[in-house]
Amino acid sequence: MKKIALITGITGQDGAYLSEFLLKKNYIVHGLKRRSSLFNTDRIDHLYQDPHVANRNFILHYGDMTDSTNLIRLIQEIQPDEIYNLAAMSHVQVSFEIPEYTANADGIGTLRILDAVRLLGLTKKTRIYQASTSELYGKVQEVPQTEKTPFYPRSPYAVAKMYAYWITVNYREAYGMYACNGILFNHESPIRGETFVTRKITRATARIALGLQDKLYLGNLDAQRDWGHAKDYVRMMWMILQAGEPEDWVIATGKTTSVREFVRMSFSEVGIELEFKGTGIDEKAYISECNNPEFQLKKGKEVLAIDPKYFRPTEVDLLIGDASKAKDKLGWVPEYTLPELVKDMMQSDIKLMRQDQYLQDGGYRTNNYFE
Ligand code: NDP
Ligand code: GDR
Repeated sequence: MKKIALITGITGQDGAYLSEFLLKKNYIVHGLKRRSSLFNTDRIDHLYQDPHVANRNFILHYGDMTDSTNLIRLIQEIQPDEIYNLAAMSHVQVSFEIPEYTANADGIGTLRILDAVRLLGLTKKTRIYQASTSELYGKVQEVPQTEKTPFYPRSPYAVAKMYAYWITVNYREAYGMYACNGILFNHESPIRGETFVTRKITRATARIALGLQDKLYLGNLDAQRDWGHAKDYVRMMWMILQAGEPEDWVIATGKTTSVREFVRMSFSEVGIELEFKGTGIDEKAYISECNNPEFQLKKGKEVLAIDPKYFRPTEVDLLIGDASKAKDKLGWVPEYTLPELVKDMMQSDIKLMRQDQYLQDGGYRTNNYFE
């Protein structure tokens, strides 16, 4: 019998990689997607199967984390062995603008999934993975952060995820459910959302190199993050649900890097060296060398400036995780290093931006929207 998984957030970065991973493991994968006025399935279109074909193993359903009856009906129909609850309004800065919606989708949404499983009498059958986050640690209490480090959330997103974390623990303890938190540190990839800082940087680097964009505007360059590759992290989500006991797990690389250093690495990856000058909101970066004959960039060109609109009302300064438990007990070993992640993202964005350049040159596209 094939195992059946339900992934909420299947159209997101992790949903797409997890779908590929589970299909390779011979699962039947069901996914929750939101109705949208435009197609929103770019990341999973390569997995799409015509609904008129029999015996599909990749099936999408309309739904929303704010709609309990929809979630209950779908879980009843699908009878999943495993639920991966990845759906969330996942942007920390945006959560300051839409805090109530974030609490509803990210916090109460998690309760809706857990309670649907309980109400439907599936507590012994269905295992649940909850996408928890290093943002729970927020204001630095301890370095590195482990499963035992106290939480101090610093955004409406993190506070909502804190509710989701504890309601998952509570349902596990109260009803004996196999429900686990993966406390994942930042993980990125070529299909990372365009407004998260790594992807914003790799896209802008490619666009600047190709002459499609003048400058990159960022906020806090001093923030430090523990960045891994999403492909390594979705593997761990699955491992968490195969473990003997339901537990909570930190997943991280154990190394931390500043936003400034990520900018330097991205430009350097395509042969452009930068010099940073100034401090605070007056900091800027200039091209000090361009060793790539493909790009027509002048030494001294200003390519980065600070825009205070990207500063957050409360910031998380430093994240660095200790994934010893996952490594020792589950044998998880990440395959990608940070330089390999940067390379993967830069190669992909250079290719994508060359396509954009072609479309623009041909007059087929004029939209240069980036945030
Ligand atoms: P993305 O933002 O790429 O994807 C989020 C997914 O959730 C999308 O499919 C989105 O749909 C869906 N979604 C958002 N709101 C709703 C809603 N109300 N109802 C149904 N679906 C909704 O996030 P990631 O893939 O990067 O992250 C996956 C999960 O892991 C998230 O919960 C995130 O908070 C968490 N996380 C992520 C980390 C990271 O570094 N990537 C680290 C730690 C935790 P649509 O495509 O329509 O917008
Ligand atoms: P984060 O990711 O908040 O850690 O949440 P993000 O990439 O948005 O920010 C990382 C750090 O970079 C700083 N920064 C900027 N960030 C953005 N987005 N845009 C900018 O212009 C910019 N300039 C500087 C930020 O201030 C921050 O310190 C991600 C999400 O995937 C969450 O869903 C997840 O839970 C956590 O990672 C772990």
